Amino acid sequence: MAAFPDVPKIKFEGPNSDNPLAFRYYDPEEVIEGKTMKEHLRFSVVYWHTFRANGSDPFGAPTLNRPWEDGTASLDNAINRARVAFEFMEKLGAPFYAFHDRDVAPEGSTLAQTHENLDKIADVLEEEQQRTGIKLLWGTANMFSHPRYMHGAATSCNADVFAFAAAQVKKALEVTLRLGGENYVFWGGREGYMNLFNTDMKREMDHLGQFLNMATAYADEIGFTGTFLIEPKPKEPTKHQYDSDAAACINFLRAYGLMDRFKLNIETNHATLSGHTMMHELDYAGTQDCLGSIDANTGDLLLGWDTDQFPTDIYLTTQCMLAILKHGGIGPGGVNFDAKVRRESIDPIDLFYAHIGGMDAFARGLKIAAAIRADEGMQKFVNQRYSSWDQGVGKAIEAGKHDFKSLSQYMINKGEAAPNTSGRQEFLENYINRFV
Ligand code: XLS
Ligand code: NI
Ligand code: NI
Repeated sequence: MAAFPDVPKIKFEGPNSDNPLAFRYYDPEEVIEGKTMKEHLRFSVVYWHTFRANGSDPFGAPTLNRPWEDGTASLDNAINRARVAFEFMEKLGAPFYAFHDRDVAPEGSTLAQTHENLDKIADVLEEEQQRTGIKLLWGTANMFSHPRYMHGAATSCNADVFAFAAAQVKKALEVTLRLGGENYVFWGGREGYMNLFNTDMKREMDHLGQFLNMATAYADEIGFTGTFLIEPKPKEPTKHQYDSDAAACINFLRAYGLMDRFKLNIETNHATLSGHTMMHELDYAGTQDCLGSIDANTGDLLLGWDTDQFPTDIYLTTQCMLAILKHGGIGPGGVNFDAKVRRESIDPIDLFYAHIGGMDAFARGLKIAAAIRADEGMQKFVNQRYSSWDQGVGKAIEAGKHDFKSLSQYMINKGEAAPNTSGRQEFLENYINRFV
């Protein structure tokens, strides 16, 4: 039985449509900068929020109506849920999805049984992927919910927990490979600390480095060639997570010899939790050739935690797409909606409104960013702003032809630096608003 019998396949109807179940900007086949929107955006639906969230929060019980759930942790319920998920994604027209091992399949009473459950669900996922053509953007392992991970997974003080995590990631990698996953994500939810008095930080980070090297070694062994992604987040659930932001992650990857296999999965709400803008995190990752994928959502600055809301702010999506286009695109990553409907949005149909809105917001951001780039006004301004580096002393410094002694001589002869020019921030903000 269909879970969304009244919802047709969502179609592009253009900006004048008032149909809430249609795209107004996301036209998968429209070509922008030489690629279709579908290729640029590579939208992905997350299993955990969209099919496992029930509306509970630290203060209250579940609220969401999900008529297909039978309330048990049985395999049958998990299989039925997988069918519902694919019905949803097919109607939405999302080309990708992403999951944690524990979102899709229930844990058994032993690790072997848990693996068996996961295999049974993977059969269903594989069948549904073949039926619909929907692909797996990334797989990951949930190493933060179970009480065994209270002190961390790869960074646990308990060596057995490290071993359990290794077994779990080994299996998750095998399933990701089997389902043709294009990436594999590590989000270190509990890889950090609550208090430094009880923490050997050096040892924990060394263990994490070792763990990730074991993962790439095993990937090589089984022939998984997808990109590994680390997802930065500064805090929540721990006070401090080692993967706190893009720069910290990249430093970690360099220190532990992981730069050739890893990129980053940047999430908007995590960027702002770390005191940065999403555009900053994307641009920083891009400058280090580490921009792998994005978890598209948004936070609420007044609430201040990881609220994982759907992105609807066109200014934000424009900034994201400016950074993504600047660094050559997002594939083999994607725009993954790590976002959940609000606890008060209780109907299944709200899942459609949420995703359609997010997809349209990103499509609009893409179109606006492409128009800004085509106009070249901003790029010309930036080029002009740095033009002192294209000639004379600037050019010679960049070419490595100067040192402190020669620069001191240059400035003593000249007497004073050339005058500065205006940064024109307000002019540029107004300029960008012409396109939004
Ligand atoms: C939590 C993270 C998580 C990762 C996957 O804040 O965003 O959902 O994306 O483990
Ligand atoms: Ni995420
Ligand atoms: Ni998050």
